[in-house]
Amino acid sequence: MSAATGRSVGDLVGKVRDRLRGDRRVDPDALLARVEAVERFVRATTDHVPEDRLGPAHTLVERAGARLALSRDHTVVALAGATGSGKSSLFNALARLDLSPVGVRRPTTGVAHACVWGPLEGANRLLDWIGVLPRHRFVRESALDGDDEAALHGLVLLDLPDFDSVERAHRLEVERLLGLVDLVVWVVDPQKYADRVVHTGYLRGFQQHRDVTVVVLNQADRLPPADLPVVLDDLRRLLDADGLDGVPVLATSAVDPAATTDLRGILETTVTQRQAALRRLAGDVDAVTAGLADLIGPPAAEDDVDRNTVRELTDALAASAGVPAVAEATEQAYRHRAAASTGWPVVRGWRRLRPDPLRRLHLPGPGTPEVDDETAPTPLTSVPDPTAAQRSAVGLAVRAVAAKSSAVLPAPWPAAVTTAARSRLGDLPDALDRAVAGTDLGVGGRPVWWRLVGGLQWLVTLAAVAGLGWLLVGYAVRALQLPALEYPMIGAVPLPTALLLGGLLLGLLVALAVRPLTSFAARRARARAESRLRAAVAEVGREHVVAPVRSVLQAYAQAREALAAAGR
Ligand SMILES: Nc1nc2c(ncn2[C@@H]2O[C@H](COP(=O)(O)OP(=O)(O)O)[C@@H](O)[C@H]2O)c(=O)[nH]1
Ligand SMILES: [Mg+2]
Repeated sequence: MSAATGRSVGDLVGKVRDRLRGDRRVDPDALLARVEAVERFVRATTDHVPEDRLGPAHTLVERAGARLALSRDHTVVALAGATGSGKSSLFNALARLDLSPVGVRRPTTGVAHACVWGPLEGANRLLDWIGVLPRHRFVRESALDGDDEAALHGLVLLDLPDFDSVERAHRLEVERLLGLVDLVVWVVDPQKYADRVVHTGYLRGFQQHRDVTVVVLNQADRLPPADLPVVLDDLRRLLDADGLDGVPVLATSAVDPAATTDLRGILETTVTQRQAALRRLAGDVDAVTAGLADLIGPPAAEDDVDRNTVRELTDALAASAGVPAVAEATEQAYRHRAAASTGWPVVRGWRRLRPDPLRRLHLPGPGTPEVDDETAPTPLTSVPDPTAAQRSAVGLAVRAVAAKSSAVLPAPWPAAVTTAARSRLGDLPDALDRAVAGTDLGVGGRPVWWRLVGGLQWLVTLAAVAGLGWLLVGYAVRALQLPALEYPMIGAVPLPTALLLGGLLLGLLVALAVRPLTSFAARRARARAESRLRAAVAEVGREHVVAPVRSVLQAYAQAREALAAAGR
């Protein structure tokens, strides 16, 4: 039976050969590289993309890895179809097992049978992996076979359970096996070739494997010869509608050895090319990468999360960490400490009684506290808690970091980036508190000029005290009517008076003169503290917000590269 939609067998076999040849040839190494790229994609996206989207990729990596690791010398061809279409009969006819007592007979048991052309040993691992039981394995090649079987050396032919089996377990088994084989021969018969279930349930889903699918109209001997071309044309039309245009269609009959020659020819070509396995997997990779394409869009700038956005984040974090309050306290503390060192000695003690503005916030002067200490109180400082507005500003800034850095990305990446940005939000208050507590505000020491001025103040005060004492002694001497003291004179002013008044006046003048200097230095101390605090806060933002975002963007970049590599 050599009718094939109006073409000769030579045409058909030639066409199959064309499809298996030349630029369509799959290089095993290139295929392996593509599969590895899919694996990289899965690894990069697994935490960020919904699991069900990665299912097919997972399956592919598992299956392709295993298939490529197993014998590449074997080509697995499956006979699939509905009950009674003649799969088992064809299996027997192709394997020439008809007369053999081990021939596969009806009714089928719902398990696959296999026939191996060539030594079984090499194929056993493959069959183990496919899941064909040892007692269902047959060997075709024996010393008795002539050269006509040599062309099929390496073929592993499977007789699949009926795919329309009422038993769910059988159906699942068929679907599993269809996912594993290298070439599928769909067997239909003249009665049921137009069955909708066959077309919508199976053939349509097999589009991406068009290159490794052959459709066979079996039991052609049952049709009047004149009807055969009509039925074949009709079948062709239905297959075209299934998206399987170009898939070879041919007629066979299991009861007539001559009528299996076409199919045999196709099998020989397939085996010879040994490409079926690779092309099947290449088709899988195509399908999987096409299914993942919508997860990847334009490149993301993972390395520079927009500077402005980071500055806004730092602003919000700084406000919520109380940086302005601490900076203000630093300025006041500077004035306070400067006054205590350079003020008029008579009132210095009184100043010391007033609390230091920084100590009030439990902020230390010099050095960093032991922030890693487990026993450290939480919070470390008593900087006022952030207001609700400040907290929500932090939330907004964090969202803005996520939104801006993922604006160009397709779903689900923006959501993944947002989740990452917010992932450590709960740790922020403590981290900010520690950062503030750990920042050296730069007001711990006593500048030299404080000491000089302080010394000067002591000097003039001592002068005033000495003058006062001298004058008091003079009064006492006069009161006791002793010989009066002669004060040395400076111009018209007695020296003790000059010392007393001059000392007081100089003290006052020094205090006044130092004031603008203190103000200036206090403002500078504030600015310095503020910039150090901002740097510490920015670091917290980098670690808790930007770094998680970056890691998602990096995963995206890796996934993007992997998908591009998998698509090649
Ligand atoms: N006339 C004819 N009968 C066939 C042909 N193929 C199978 N049959 C018969 O169709 C019935 C079902 O065949 P079988 O191989 O068990 O189909 P399966 O269920 O697909 O495995 C059996 O009675 C076979 O003898 C064929 O090409 N021509
Ligand atoms: Mg059967």
